[in-house]
Amino acid sequence: MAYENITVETHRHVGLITLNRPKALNALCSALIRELGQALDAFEADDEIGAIVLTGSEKAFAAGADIKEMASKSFIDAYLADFITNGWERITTCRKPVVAAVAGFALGGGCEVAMMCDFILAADNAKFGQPEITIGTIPGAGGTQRLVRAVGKAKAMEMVLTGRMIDAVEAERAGLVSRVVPLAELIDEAVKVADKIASLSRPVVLLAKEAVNAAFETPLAQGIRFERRLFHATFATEDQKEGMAAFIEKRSPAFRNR
Ligand code: CO8
Repeated sequence: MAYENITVETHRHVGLITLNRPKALNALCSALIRELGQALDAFEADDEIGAIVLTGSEKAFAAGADIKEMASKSFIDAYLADFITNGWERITTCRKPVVAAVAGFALGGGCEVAMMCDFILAADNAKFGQPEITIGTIPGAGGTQRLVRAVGKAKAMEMVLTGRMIDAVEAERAGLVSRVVPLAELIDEAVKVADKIASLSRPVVLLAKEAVNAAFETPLAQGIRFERRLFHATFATEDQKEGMAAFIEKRSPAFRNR
């Protein structure tokens, strides 16, 4: 499919989606969000793909929702179009793991999109922020919720109330990103990590993702019970038999994704 605001490639079993509106620092206009959803649908449906990487440019992962597109909307426009639930949540419904590889600015909706991914790898020039307050609005794609869960109330509240950006080091210290890597190595490292995930048992990877995500939605006892049931379910897969047999026989497992 031909896209105008993103590019799409595959690297072995990894789908790589690159946000590509350089003149607007990858501002997330509705056409871009629509294309991102289509690319995710295509990778989700492709049995050859086991994990997805979402990235931007060296200067900007995404500098937020498109302010020029948004500026003149009325409450009724926003409400009737269900702005922004409509389309943006596609990342969160993706069953295959999605790794955000963030270089440069990840601001407003850009930070929110990164947080919708399963984890964030940051380049050493990454900057994260929720500057909406400085343009007279508030985060609208999960920023007030996911940021709090990632970095805690104090830092999230300061960022949301002042618009202060944090750099990659502070983001890693706060738990927003899993790791910081040199800018020149970001894409290779993200694809390598995603390829590692793609090399493992597909059903067990999906179960693991589902179990971790349950931690955000359930009380502890219920989450533990859910985890236990999924853990039990892995014993119904051929891949659990293969993985454990391979360990005992001191060889690499050959997962069959069943
Ligand atoms: N929307 C539209 N255009 C943008 C955006 C944006 N968010 N960010 C940058 N651009 C454009 C600029 O207008 C400029 O275009 P032009 O050359 O035509 O004037 C071009 O990108 C380059 O930008 P700058 O010249 O400003 O580049 P600098 O390097 O000087 O500054 C910054 C980079 C600091 C990132 C600066 O561009 C900036 O502050 N951008 C806006 C950041 C921001 O406020 N983001 C939050 C937006 S609100 C939001 O995301 C709400 C999310 C809630 C969900 C929304 C659902 C749709």
